[in-house]
Amino acid sequence: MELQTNTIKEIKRLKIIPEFEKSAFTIINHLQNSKNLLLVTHTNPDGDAIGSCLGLYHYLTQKNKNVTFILQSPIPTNLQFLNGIDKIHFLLNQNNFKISPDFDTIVLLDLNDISRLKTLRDEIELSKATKIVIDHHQEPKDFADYYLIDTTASSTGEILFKLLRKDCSINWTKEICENLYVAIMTDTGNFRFERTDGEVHRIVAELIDYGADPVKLYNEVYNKIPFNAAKLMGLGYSKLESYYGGKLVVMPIRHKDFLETNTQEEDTEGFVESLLSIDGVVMSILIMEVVERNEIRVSIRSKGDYSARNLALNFGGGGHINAAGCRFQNADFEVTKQKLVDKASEILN
Ligand SMILES: [Mn+2]
Repeated sequence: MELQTNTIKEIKRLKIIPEFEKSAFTIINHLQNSKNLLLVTHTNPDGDAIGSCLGLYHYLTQKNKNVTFILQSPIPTNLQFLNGIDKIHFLLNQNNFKISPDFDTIVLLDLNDISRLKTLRDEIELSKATKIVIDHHQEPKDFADYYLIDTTASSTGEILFKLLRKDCSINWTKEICENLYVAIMTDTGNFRFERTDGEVHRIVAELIDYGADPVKLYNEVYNKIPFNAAKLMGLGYSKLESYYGGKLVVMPIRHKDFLETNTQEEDTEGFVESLLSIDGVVMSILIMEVVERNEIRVSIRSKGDYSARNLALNFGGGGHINAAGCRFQNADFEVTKQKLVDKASEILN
């Protein structure tokens, strides 16, 4: 594939990592030559996961490919407006999904470890399709054929933008641009988190030029908290706990809180991030009881060098330095909470 002169100029404004550029060319060529593609992302998908998959979905259908995008979890309410949601194939509580041998390529986005795919893991390992990972998480696992990884990138959406611009015949449709914009906006906390640099702004500026409406997209994503979710947030805030001189706050959400407000797990979207706006807080933990899976789910956020990821790693979880999570099966809520608070002292003190 040949680059147009103006494309080269544009790329020069962005940071160039030779290895990344090489992988991007290999992968975009491979995508052009694929016919049947399967798109996969992690469970409990966020805006970056869904936006990136849908952005790629629209690009590939523009190239007349057969594309199947599967999700193992429901979509958060505030992301249900995204263009292409109706095309998603949901595998909720389905343990026997078979990956058809017709797929020649599987693209895994915002994910670098197939153990996060639970029941799909074996199917993906067994599949003969070419596997491509597009991601920004640290320590990718060795299972795929091609990797497009930049652990310094704000989001998978940012990486995907840099991949797609390698195709000089791409038509930057509104569907592609809106999805990529939402991917980047959500993973940067609306352009406030650590990795929000000039490059991120240059990329979203282009997406806006191509038709993504920043006001509309902000309103859809951030000004759509369901009333019941707001009540749940209120319950969580009323039980907020503070530790280590206010550096750590913990929001506990119990099963009865979900029942009382008629809400679900997905309704806690944004809660843990919101806690970082409390004065003096450098780490926040949302700990919730999910009785349907006999699980305690933990989300951790942090500022600067305080590592949410290191805390999560202690308990078999993972993530980024400032956004991570872990899960506990068949565990006692209070005991688990105390374990997290105790371990956090090593990071905060
Ligand atoms: Mn991401």
